[in-house]
Amino acid sequence: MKKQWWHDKVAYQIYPKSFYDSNGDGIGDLPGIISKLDYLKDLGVDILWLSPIYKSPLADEGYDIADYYSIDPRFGTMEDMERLIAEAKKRDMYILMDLVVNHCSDEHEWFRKAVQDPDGKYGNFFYIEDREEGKLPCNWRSYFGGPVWEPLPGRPDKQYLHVFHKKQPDLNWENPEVRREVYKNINWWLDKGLGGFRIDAIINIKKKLPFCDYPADREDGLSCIDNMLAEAKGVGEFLGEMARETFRPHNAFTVGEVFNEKKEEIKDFIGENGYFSTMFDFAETVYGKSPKGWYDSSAFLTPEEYKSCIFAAQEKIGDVGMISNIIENHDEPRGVSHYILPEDLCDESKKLLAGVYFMLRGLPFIYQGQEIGMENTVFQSIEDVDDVSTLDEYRVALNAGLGEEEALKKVAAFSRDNARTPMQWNTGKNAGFTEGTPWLRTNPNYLRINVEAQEKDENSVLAFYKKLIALRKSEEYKETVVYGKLVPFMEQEKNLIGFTREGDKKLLVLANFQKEPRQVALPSEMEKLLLNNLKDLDLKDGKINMGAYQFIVLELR
Ligand code: TEU
Ligand code: CA
Repeated sequence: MKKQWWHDKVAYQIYPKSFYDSNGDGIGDLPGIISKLDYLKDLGVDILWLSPIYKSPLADEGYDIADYYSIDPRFGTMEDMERLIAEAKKRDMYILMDLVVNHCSDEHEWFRKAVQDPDGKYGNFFYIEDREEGKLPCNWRSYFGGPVWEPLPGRPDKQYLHVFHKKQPDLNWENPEVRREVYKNINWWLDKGLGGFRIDAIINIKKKLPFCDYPADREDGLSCIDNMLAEAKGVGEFLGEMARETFRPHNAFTVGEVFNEKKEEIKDFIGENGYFSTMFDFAETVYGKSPKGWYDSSAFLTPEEYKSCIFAAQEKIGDVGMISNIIENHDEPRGVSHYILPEDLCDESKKLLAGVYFMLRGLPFIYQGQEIGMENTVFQSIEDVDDVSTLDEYRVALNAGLGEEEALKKVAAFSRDNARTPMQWNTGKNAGFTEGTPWLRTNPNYLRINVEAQEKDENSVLAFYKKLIALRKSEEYKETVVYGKLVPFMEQEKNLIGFTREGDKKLLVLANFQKEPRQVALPSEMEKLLLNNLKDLDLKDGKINMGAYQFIVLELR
């Protein structure tokens, strides 16, 4: 594989609204991020992905952009953004912004002009169709529930497409003028010194046209949009053009949020001349999700299910490209609350989960708060919930006949709000996130889980992440950790996740993903113990007696 500057780096996702509030209005902001750059540098991360901070009505928390050339005043000013890029550069860090171009906000001037004149230039920036009573152009279901068609404001004879929220009208990528405007904006931002972009929901830009229905999969008579995406052909033309027009000339780093990719497309997406530098592995993220909705989905993955997902993803990618690995992001529950049973949640099991995903082949992304083992929050009632996706899934659960309490409990396990509660800096007011009233309730467990306490504790989850990052960057082992082949080890052993990483060194990763102890016979002699989430290593005659949730990395002779 041709080496790239970002291969040996570590990435960190910031959700600006919840990271650090510098001016007491309860909303995280750019000056707040700048004030925490040294914390992030000390952690050892290099690439910072910021969820959207452009001008937005925040109908979908900023993934509904009203002006691609601006910073929303809630988050700061363009000068703040330029200062962040400069301050990051001083620390050899790179800033990625979120490229959200499948749709814009209904408050964007393009949409405003389309509403005024649906048959004019800007009408063709969107998918606007004539309205016939009782018949929709297609029965696709929005990701946020309900039909993807909404009457055009002031024009009852017209309707527009939105695969997400109705305040997020889809941009018509078949229109070359739309593409030209998007590329112009990308280059404008890259010329400002961005390291690149995380690319939002990009598989949705290519629709199967003409619009048609798919078999209804719920009582609402609608069909999951995945059914259309499975038949949509030609997204590569758009992505290849975008890469040629913008990313490549800037040698920009890009990470695609790609669900539903077809196996044969992977090389095109992240291969040597791929559209993107990398893309996320979502195999574990989507596992166990029911087409009926969150209420019918499994709130936890067993260690065996998790193991099968990560090994399948590694197998699928092979040496085609460099995948990006996560355990959580701003759309998902906290990883430690999704992959570890509540009764087994402890520092050891959190470190084990960290170690397993971090030692996989690929670029590790850490989501804000993951490095201290932040957990899902608690919702007293549905009124506590901000996330439009959770509110929709709650309605779906009620419609399926669940009572209010059970519906809330079911959707709480998946709510995107779990990852959006304020970052927990210390035991001060609102976990040190804001002097004001936080826009979303702080997780009450901040007295137990916070940065300040863990910075003083060499056995903390935070300290363990620093050790993982240091191992990945160490002169002696980085070649193997970054490029080494991944070979599953004792794959059939229940609740054992074992694999070797084979490069100029041979490393063995062993994770006893259960509270029961177990014995593991080493395949060859241990040269050196590199990481251990427990104090001791019980190794005798080539056999290791592993304790509950013990995680180790060792170099083999
Ligand atoms: O998410 C795309 C997406 O399809 C999934 O994340 C999922 O369907 C969604 O989170 C609903 O649960 C991206 C962003 O990450 C997400 O925050 C935005 O809401 C969405 O696109 C629209 O921009
Ligand atoms: Ca603020």
